[in-house]
Amino acid sequence: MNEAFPDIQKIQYEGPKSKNALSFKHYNADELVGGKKMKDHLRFGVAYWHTMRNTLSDPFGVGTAQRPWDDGTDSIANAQKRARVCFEFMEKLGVDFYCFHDRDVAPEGKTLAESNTNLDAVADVLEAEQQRTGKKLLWGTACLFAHPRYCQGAATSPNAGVFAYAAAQVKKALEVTHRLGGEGYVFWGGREGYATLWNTNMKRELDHLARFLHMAVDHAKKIGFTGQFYIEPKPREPSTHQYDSDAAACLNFLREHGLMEHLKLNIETNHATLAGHTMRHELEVAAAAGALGSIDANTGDELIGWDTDQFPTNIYLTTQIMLALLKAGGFTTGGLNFDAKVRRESFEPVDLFHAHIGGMDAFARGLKIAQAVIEDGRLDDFVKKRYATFDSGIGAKIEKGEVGFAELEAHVLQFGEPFLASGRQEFLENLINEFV
Ligand code: XLS
Ligand code: NI
Ligand code: NI
Repeated sequence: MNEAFPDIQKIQYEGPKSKNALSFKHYNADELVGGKKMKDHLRFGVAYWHTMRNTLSDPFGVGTAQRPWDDGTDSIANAQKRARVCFEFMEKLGVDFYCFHDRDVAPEGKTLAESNTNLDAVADVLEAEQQRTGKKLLWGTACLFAHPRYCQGAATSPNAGVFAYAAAQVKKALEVTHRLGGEGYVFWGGREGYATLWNTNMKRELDHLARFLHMAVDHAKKIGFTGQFYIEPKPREPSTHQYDSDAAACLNFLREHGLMEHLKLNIETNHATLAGHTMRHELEVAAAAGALGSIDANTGDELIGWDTDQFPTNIYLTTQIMLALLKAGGFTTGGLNFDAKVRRESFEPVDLFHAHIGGMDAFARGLKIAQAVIEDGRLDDFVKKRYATFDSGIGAKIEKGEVGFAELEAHVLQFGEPFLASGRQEFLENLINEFV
């Protein structure tokens, strides 16, 4: 096959002084940070739907993307060719993982059987390319939001036939993910919510969603898939309200339905901001529950109220993400999947490289800064000391559950007004900026 990017060689690390736009200034895959290779900390992934399939259309205009290797048809041959191009892209970029929806890689057929055959035909190529290159599948998923049958939901559709169709589709997507050695499987419920409560039985829909996830867990067991399941929070878009609206809502749902041991969270930056939270907040909520699984790395535009899925370039953001991640012990099955698209104005193939290189360099810097902050120790030390009154005396008794209101009343009557130290927010912000 002719190369899709004939003018682009493998992207090399050239260091911060390089003026070569197609080089890494900070991401140096094998460099050790805190005793671990950068590539093993970051586990970057390419999102097939954006990088290979996004035409860069918007609600006001058609697609602008120039993808000379793609003939624009729904043929299997075209889908297989695209799959090979994706691996050429990953090889040249030096990214080890990719993620896909079933319908990104292969066209939907007229029947489920036809769709499954199409998917198998492309999975053949994906498998061969994985073997040729050593690249791996970070996670697979099923597109349960594009086809008109899912317009009222998939697992939360009011229609049992639609529920069944979605289940059949996930069954196949799970089997293909398993066949390709996928390290995880994601549920993002774009239509699992409502457009209006006037026609919605929320309790029944949530119970159906839980049944659906239990069926997925059962099927994974049946086929021997031991990868990690994730649920990806997002508050809205395309639905008015999505049930998996943020990390806390997802965790509550998982706990209520006995699913905590089976699913972790895949946290996406732009979804966090749509939910009115910072990315760091969402990561810390997930981590506190032992459920920080994977990350969809992108960023939104603060002036636009929708999921703009931009590539992350803000070092302050990547620093916060990497601090939260390192604190939680790093990735096991997860990774940093660039769920991001180039702008509609950036329509040439080379822009895909600029975008990913920028994201990888931004995360490499975030990683190095976060590691330096941790090694410095002042931040951790401050936070630890802030809670020191709970380390001994009455505080330790509170934490151990040894005292109640009566003992605490006696404590206050004896010792009076507590001494409260400053929160030192500005001091800490300055401290972080020493490293950025
Ligand atoms: C959409 C979601 C989607 C998931 C995968 O906003 O981010 O891309 O990551 O279904
Ligand atoms: Ni995502
Ligand atoms: Ni998104």
